Amino acid sequence: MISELEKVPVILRNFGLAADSCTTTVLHSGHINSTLKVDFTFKGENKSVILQRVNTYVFQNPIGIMNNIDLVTRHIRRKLIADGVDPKGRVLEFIPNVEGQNYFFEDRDNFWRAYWYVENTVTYDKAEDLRVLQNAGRAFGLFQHQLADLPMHLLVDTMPGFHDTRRRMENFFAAAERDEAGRRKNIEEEIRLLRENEPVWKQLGVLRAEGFLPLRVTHNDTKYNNILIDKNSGEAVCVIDLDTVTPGLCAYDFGDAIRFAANFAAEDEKDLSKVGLNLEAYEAFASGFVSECRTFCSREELESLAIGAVTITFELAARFLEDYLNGDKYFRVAHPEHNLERGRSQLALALDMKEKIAQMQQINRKYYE
Ligand code: GN1
Ligand code: MG
Repeated sequence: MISELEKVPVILRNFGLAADSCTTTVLHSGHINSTLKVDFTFKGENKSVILQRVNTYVFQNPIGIMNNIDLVTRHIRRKLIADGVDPKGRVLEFIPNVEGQNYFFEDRDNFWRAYWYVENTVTYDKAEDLRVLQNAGRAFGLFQHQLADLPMHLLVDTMPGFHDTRRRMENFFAAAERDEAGRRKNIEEEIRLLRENEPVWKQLGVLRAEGFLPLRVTHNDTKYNNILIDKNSGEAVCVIDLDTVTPGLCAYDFGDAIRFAANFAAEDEKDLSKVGLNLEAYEAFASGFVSECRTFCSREELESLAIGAVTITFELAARFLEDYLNGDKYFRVAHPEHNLERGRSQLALALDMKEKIAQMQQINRKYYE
């Protein structure tokens, strides 16, 4: 089989990019797609692109995704220009293939896309500088603000129920019943905890069903490393990883960012005594996000943000553990216990957040009351 790296020149050509020479670096971010950075020269000019091979096991409608990405990036570009901001580097710029589509569908397992690398930026897995984290909060809030008037019906629902926590939990309990990989015996305690905490993780769904929370165009995967940060100024310049942009709740975007960036530990930390919500980091992100969102969100939505953090953390615990039960088909794992460790770690974080909901609410209110 030809490796991804060997294919790079062919893929570049399909995107109409001619190269005299190129160097490819594998970027190990994300648990789903394969991402390559390609630095190439053409007629003495240096250029860099990001090539991604979309995981079509997870993303079963990649063309729908690229349709959404096209709409979203065009919309943001128009908004930036209307505000007098140069869009270069502030919104991803996908490169059309030789037939004009924003992807290259080689075959079922090889669905490629390309976008220009944004120079002078970095991504962080860990929030070390609270000022940068605050900038990221503002930028994720702005992302929703920019998309608030994008007609939602134009978006293809590429992942129905992506953040439907109840459905996620049902899938998890069903996987435990099936016990396909014979691993259930290792997670009896986690199953019990997820059942016991139903009153906590179902709250957001209840608010939504009762009509208190509007659907918006949301990102749905707001990890800290999904935002490009200017290397020099620390400004958050561009939101990336637009695969999951669909109608959703503001609280999930807020919550997912908190889950990842305001944890004392990494997402897959094995030592659970290190895991917990860092309220200082929480406040840094929340201050940026809420200051932006208070300009267009309802009071109920702002009130729901803290519960969004707890909910999505329980949800992801269940998703990692479900994949563990199913034999690791969905998330890329570094070793056989990886999903188990991720699931336990997220569950520990969710339980810690549960104890801190009132404090989270109090912090948020400082920025919208
Ligand atoms: C996956 O690939 P990545 O890291 O951007 C997942 C998210 C999870 C996240 C957990 C499509 O995102 O939902 O929150 O892992 N994406 C999909 O780290 O399932
Ligand atoms: Mg993603």
